Amino acid sequence: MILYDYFRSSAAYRVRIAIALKGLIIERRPIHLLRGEQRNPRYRAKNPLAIVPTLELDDGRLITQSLAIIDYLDALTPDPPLLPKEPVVAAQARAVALTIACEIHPLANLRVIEALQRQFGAKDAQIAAWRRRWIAEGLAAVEALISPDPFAFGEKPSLADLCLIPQVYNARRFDVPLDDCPRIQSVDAACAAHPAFLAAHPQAQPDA
Ligand SMILES: N[C@@H](CCC(=O)N[C@@H](CS)C(=O)NCC(=O)O)C(=O)O
Repeated sequence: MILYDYFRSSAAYRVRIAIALKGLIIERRPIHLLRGEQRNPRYRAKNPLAIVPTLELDDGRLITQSLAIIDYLDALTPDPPLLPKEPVVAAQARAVALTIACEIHPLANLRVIEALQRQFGAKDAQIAAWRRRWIAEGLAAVEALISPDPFAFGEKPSLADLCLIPQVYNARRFDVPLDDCPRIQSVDAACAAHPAFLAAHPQAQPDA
């Protein structure tokens, strides 16, 4: 299998954490987003929306969307599971993952930022305010949805942590204060000491 990835992509970062948690060895092929490599027709043929990550299977079949890739890896290698056992807690962990993946992350994605700049003339300060607004509002909701113990939904990392930690990385990158999010900070501290999260960190990738 090949994972098309970029060190600073928070969607790919989610998948890297899942790979490390499950102890899988998957070749990683960087697609440099700032150089526009995602728009190269050869990559677009693999991922029509021209975003990372994409997982290419050994038989050439392709899976796009980080959460679909993570579901596939979880089905392929069920141990350790990525969702808590109790159905309601599993649904709550998935809801946090979807809050991040659907309600926060897309609003500050590179192509959205580029559209705000090129199509609507947004200046750097406006872009910074836009990013901070959606990340802060979204993480405030996540803060209310999690119950650290020490991970977002229990003693083991779940899909919620896989999505939360890359979003916290983005929050820090774009100077979004986390002072009002003590639960998120405590999950972040638990994950920072976990080897799978360390291995998946953007700065630990060869293309960083
Ligand atoms: N919902 C997608 C989001 C993927 C995504 O937006 N990836 C970003 C990097 S985090 C990207 O490739 N952006 C390229 C661009 O906007 O041109 C997923 O979860 O896989």
